Amino acid sequence: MTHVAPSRLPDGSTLELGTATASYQIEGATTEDGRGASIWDTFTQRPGAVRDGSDGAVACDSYHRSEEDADLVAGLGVDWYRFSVAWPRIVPRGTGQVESRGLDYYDRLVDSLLARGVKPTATLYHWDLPQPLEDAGGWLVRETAEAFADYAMVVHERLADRVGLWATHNEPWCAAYLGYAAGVHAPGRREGGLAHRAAHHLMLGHAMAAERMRAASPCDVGIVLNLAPIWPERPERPEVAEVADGVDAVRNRVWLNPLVDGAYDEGLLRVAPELADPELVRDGDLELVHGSADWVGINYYTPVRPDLPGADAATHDHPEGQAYPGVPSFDLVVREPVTDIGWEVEAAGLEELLVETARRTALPVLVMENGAAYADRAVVDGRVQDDDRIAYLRDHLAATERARAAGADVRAYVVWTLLDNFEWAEGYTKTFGLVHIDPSDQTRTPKASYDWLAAEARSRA
Ligand code: PNW
Repeated sequence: MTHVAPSRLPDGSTLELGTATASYQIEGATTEDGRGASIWDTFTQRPGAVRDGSDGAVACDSYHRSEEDADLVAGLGVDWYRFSVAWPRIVPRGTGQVESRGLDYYDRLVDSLLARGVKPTATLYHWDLPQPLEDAGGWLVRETAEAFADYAMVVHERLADRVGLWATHNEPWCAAYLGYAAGVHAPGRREGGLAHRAAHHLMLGHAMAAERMRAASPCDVGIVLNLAPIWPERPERPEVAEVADGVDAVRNRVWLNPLVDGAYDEGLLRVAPELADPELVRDGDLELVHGSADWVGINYYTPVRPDLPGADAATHDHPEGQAYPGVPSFDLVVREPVTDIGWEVEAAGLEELLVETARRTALPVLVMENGAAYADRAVVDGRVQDDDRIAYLRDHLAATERARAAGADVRAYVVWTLLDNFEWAEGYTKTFGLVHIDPSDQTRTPKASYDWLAAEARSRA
């Protein structure tokens, strides 16, 4: 195709719009074209791991439908499509042999997007770790960070002439804490101390990859974090304030401290003493992580309101509100209204988070995910009339604009997600899509929220 300049970080003159997906949630074709197994292929087979017993073997079949998906993104008229690359398609055993057919798929996807005037942004790790690397210790060992940087360079080499905006990790909090402490995500282990170790290796892998990618060609490398506004209930009580500080430590500071300050703070080390282990955190690690992002991505769904463990109003249903050994335990208070996944709807949380993240990092901020799980309630002439999702998105887009007006350097707002897809431990029971998928034949039908976002994009053009 004709040569275009690679898609770089938006300049911030306007708020750019986009939509996002992730490889395991949409692609299917998990054994095709030499793809190796990932920890999610394994974890989904564990009885009880996924609410409806499903997996991503077929998902939205996007591996065979990238043209159709690109048409759907183009129909929205948004600036960006954020996709993720499945590591086991590129390096099936995690290290060593490279599978060119896997690279070809993303190469075609990028060209399809560019041909339609959509800018591509790639995320290198949205949780599908090659199973052989997990068998060798997963994110608990340093070699996984090194393997990640090698894999990142393989993808970069193929796509960097067209893709200039790269994310290393998506939500490393989920990979570390849901994967190794709560055990509700792959690899399904339950020991808080392990999660802190995983957190360090995830950040190290990010930094190793970022350093090499930036050296290889001009590009903008960031990391996408699900930081959260922490709003303690009854903050005047010192015990609550202490619990809230521990929550803030593992949700926010464990990522931001090394990135922004090149250090882990005292309060964090009290909660996560593993991070003071010189065998884990080696000389030079924190210096490498320090300044290793050109931008920071924020995924926001809901605020976190911690209360003392055992407080009345709390719910333990959400993984946030469970007690994990080695991670501060607390009760998560959830106020109405909530979406169908039980997450409180509170747009002011996004505004506060964006202002605070921009101030704390002094980096450009991109909202890389925001969206809502709502079941299809009203269907008219075969189209889902999802007024609830439209209201959620409208209010959060307005909150993003307010953060910009308050001086926060926020440059993009990306909706989660293009398609109803495999929602991890919730299987196919929770739908976030702008486009409905008929599971029997994969027919894609845009919802009213798709038309709403398209109109929003038009009015900004
Ligand atoms: C994020 N939790 O995942 C991911 O980046 C997406 O892949 C996902 O589809 C989206 O948010 C909606 O859930 C999360 O249980 C999954 O706390 C679960 C949790 C948080 C984030």
